[in-house]
Amino acid sequence: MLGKRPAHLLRVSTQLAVIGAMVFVAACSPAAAPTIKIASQSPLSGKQASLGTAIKNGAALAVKQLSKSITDLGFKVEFVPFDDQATPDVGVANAQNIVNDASILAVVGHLNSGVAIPSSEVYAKSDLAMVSPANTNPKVTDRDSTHLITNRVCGRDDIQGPVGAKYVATVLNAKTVYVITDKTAYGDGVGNAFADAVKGMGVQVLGNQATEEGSNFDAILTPIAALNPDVIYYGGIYDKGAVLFKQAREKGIKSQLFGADGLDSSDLVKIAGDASVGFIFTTTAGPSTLFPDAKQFITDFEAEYKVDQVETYAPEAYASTQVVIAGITKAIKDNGGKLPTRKQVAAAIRATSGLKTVVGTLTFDANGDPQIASYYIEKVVSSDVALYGTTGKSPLQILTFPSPLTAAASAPAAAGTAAAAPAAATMAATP
Ligand code: ABU
Repeated sequence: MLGKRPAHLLRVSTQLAVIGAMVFVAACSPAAAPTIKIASQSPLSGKQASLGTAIKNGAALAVKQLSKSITDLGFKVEFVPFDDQATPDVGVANAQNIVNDASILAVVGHLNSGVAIPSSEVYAKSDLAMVSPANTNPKVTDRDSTHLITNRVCGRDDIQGPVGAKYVATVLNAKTVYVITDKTAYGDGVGNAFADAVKGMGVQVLGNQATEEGSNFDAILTPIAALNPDVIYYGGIYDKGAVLFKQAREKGIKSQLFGADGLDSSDLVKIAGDASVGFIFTTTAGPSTLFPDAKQFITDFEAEYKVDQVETYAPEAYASTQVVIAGITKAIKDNGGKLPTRKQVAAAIRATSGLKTVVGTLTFDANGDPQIASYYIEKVVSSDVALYGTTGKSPLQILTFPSPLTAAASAPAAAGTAAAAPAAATMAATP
């Protein structure tokens, strides 16, 4: 007998009808576009967030502006930023999560070589390509196991260190230097490359000290004050280096303060104030205002993030993402329009040749280094933080050098030492 249905049965049949309708609609709709994700890893929190956020923002802007070459092929593109906190363990844990997401086809990052090196060991196991905007330690690209996946758009510390040494020895005419490094892969690496090179140029290294100190340098600076070196070199990042410089000046130390690209941040000036004025540093990330193809990028970046200057490494992150997007696009086309594997993407990225980016035209060597990289020597000329990205720094020298692999390939057979001693070989070419 048909009677009134109990309420709970009515609810169930209504739900079934809705589910049925949803299945019908899904079956009749065209297949949803598969999503390709591009990840970034950099410090977004903590004391190095200024450069880390610049990397994230540069990459995000590139994905937003340039994904059309991939979406035109029928894919959606998504940007997924990760905060590595400038900490190796966090970077590695993030790397594991990144490789577990099959839709992530490449990573832009990191800021810290000491985080990039172990994280890229994880990427390598899944053939996931990494393009670094900032990592300058030679080991980032000089490892057999990861040669196919690690790339960078910047230069290397085995060249950056000697470039600084040559400036100190021949332009500043320093007779004595004191080197302090931060016990990281980057800081110790660039500091020792500088110390070895400057010693080879006849400058006396009064001390070469590694320390994790970041807040009270008194015990380190007191003996340095007595030694009165012509130059104090810091190998490390601005969050600690700026404190060192400030305390050195407060102690009355007059030595020329010198360092490398890890110090190149508006936060250096924010922390060190007047003590930052006169500081000279080498960098592989030149002033973006000098890049002929970065004008539109600078305008767009400042509008997008409502800032009045572009922070260091944002252009390099944008350029790294240009490399990634071009690589993914090529890999899709090479794969007949189908979703490529990570290995195919890594191969396409490594094959980058003559790609026009906001930081210049890029061609990778077989190790993932730019065949030619630029090295800049700059001086901080203002303690006004608002000017840091524009007139607050003055470029003193701009140099270009081939990567060690490129130098070795172009060296005559008899000069086979070029590969074994890239720094010496490239320094010989310094204008
Ligand atoms: N090259 C400056 C950023 C620090 C690093 O490479 O670890």
